[in-house]
Amino acid sequence: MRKPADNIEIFARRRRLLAERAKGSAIIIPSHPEMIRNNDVHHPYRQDSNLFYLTGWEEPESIFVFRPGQTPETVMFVRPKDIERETWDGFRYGPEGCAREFKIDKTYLITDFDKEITELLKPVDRVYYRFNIDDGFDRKLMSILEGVRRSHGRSGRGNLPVMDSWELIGELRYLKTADDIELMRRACRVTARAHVDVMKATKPGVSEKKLLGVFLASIYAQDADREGYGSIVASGANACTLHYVFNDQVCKDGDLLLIDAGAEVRYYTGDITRTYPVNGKFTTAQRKVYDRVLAIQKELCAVAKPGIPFKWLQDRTIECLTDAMIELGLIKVPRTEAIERLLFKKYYPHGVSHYIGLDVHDTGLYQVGGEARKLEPGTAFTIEPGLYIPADDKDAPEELRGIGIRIEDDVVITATGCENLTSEAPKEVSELEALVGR
Ligand SMILES: [Mn+2]
Repeated sequence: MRKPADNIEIFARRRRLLAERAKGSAIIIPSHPEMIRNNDVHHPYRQDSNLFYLTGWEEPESIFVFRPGQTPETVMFVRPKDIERETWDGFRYGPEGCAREFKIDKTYLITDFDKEITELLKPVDRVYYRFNIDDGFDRKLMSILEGVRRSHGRSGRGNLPVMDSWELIGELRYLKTADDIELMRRACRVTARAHVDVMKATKPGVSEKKLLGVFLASIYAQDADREGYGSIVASGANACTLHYVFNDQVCKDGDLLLIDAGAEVRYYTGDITRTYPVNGKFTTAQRKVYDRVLAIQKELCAVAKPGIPFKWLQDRTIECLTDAMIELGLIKVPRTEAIERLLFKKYYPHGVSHYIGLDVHDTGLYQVGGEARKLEPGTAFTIEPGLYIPADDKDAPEELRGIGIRIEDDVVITATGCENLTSEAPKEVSELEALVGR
């Protein structure tokens, strides 16, 4: 197993920020459950994003308890050292290793959780936890909280209130610090370079699977941990299936390839989509659609800055794409009517953006106090307009049928505008035509 993160201090800095927002409380974060894939094979393990964010700890069967302002402040319950199990499953830190290497105040065996937790919760005034991830743990926590209530007797304190840990930590994760942005630059750079490698390997006759292999080989060669989400490698009309996961067709001469794939590096993920011709040369019909999507994508990258409501990005995209649909002959009614009747949804059914960070669809509220949230320095999100014309769409001009295009970059808002983290992946027609298949 890998040593803790290159800079263990990052986690302590994040905990200090969280402590300011959660004084007097206890935050309980169990590790992500291990998942069976088939028979006795597990899915590769990935730690819960919040637990990793606050500690850097990656082992399953663990529970982190954070009590801002109390002693001990950080408590972790972990698996024992077990030489026999470690021969099979690999290295474990054990309680001593966890305390020493991850700078946790107090560590216990996971089997001591039930015995220790009540005392740890007695002095706090509220608990942060997210229900409905692990039913077994939910039930355990309910009975623990009942024990805490009883231990206070008839003191007027009643049940400890339980608040949502995901919203609390999610709001912290939403605002990327300098530490976070540096890690995101790394994940996005690795992702962009892998996209360039796929571009070079794309040619008629190559399979989508082979290109997926090129992407994976590239990110692993660059020391990525894994994909940030299931890659989409969709040639031809497969691009019109938004979450196409089969990736099992052969790329044909004259078709476009849409690839939406991201590398995860130290739990941060990149999320890039590029669309380009399999044979390296756009047809006139493909250019017609591509140029419009690219123009909208570039406009949004150019105008994103503090103060703009996040929701405005989607409203603006719908306006521009609807205009494009009318010009392309896909929609035959005026813009206002097309938007009112949601006609654009046939060709553009998704959102133009989502927050990005440790989760590809990252945490953070969309409304604050009932108002649409405004972009602020540290907001990180994708910009990904797309236009998809089903292959069997009788309403569309024949030359456009089966064309699906999406162009996606990742940006982070700065004091005055935004930084494009994925600019190393080309998207201009001339750049793509010079790279694909070369
Ligand atoms: Mn995305």
